[in-house]
Amino acid sequence: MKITGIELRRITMPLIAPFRTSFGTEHHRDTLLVRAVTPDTEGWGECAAMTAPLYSPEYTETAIDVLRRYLVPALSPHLAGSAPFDINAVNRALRRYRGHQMAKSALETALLDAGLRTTGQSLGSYLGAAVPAVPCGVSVGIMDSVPALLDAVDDYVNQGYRRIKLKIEPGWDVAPVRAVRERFGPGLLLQADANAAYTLADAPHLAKLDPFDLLLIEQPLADDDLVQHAQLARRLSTPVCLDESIHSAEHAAAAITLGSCSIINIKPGRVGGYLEARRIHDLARAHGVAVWCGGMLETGIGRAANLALAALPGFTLPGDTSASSRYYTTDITAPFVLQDGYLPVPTGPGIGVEPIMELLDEVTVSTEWIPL
Ligand code: NPQ
Ligand code: MG
Repeated sequence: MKITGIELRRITMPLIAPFRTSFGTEHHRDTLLVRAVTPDTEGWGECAAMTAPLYSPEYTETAIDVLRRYLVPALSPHLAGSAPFDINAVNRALRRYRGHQMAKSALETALLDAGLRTTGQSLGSYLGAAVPAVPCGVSVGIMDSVPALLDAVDDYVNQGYRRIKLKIEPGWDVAPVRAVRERFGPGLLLQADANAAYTLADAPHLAKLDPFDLLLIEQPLADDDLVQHAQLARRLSTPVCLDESIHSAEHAAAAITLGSCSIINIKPGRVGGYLEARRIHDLARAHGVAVWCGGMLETGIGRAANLALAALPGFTLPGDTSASSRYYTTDITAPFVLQDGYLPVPTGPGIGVEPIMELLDEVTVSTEWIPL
């Protein structure tokens, strides 16, 4: 299948409410969509990068630059011919360049979507999805007060979310966790995400979360510190989960061997795509390490693909695969609506959803066409 070209499309979507984490407050989701065009069909991928290097070193402009300058040109031997391309060969060709997992993931996903549409297979079926719908959690930002947080959590629980994740940082940790646990009781699946805001010197303080029976604490320490995460994990009864630290199956293997975590948050963007995400799932499952699917405030494009991944059998904890309405008044695809706390895994070819072009055009800031 010949790919005639790749479109890079920058979009900006207003968030329903500001989202505050330990690295700042976001009012908009500004991101990049990658569109792979063939004579017969097209495929879409969403870049997980933020506009600033806060969550990871990548940001939207580095993704655009590396795609234009290196990643798309590197694939032209694989894509320009008329024979069907091999997505595994695409994956190998992208590995030649270091880093830039989010850019690679967006490009590989657009090609995977286009390829699967040609054969009529869904991404869920391709990856090995085991269930038709997945239980969903929600990530709750840092708030100005505990009462405001309790109201927000109450609303999400009433919407049906199966698990609550509280964003924490120094100064907003034990009190909000205690308040939510006391208000909603021992039955609520509850976890916390620090986005790397602590150091090992905070271990005695983080141990004060132990009585609240959290499912896990996510990424308490720096992204490049597997050794200190292992030391911290030995000092907490709360299981340690890694997010930012895991960039590949090799990192996951190292973290499991060191005892740096007993649970892994898998985000396809962070690890270079859905093929690598599946490798991490397989590795973790073989080691008895639970995984769950993270989120990066995706539009319906990224959300659809994440639901396919979250349906694999090793995803035994609810993910941050929230409904479209968690972040957006108007999504760019048909909205994903929570049904009794679950979202359906798309069954159509490829990622199973398409952007609604009028809505997409409304949020588009710029487009660039890279011919192949
Ligand atoms: C996490 N996400 O698990 C991330 C981090 C995160 C859903 O908690 C704009 C774009 C703002 C992406 C804030 C959730 C963001 C972002 C936080 C990702 O660590
Ligand atoms: Mg996280």
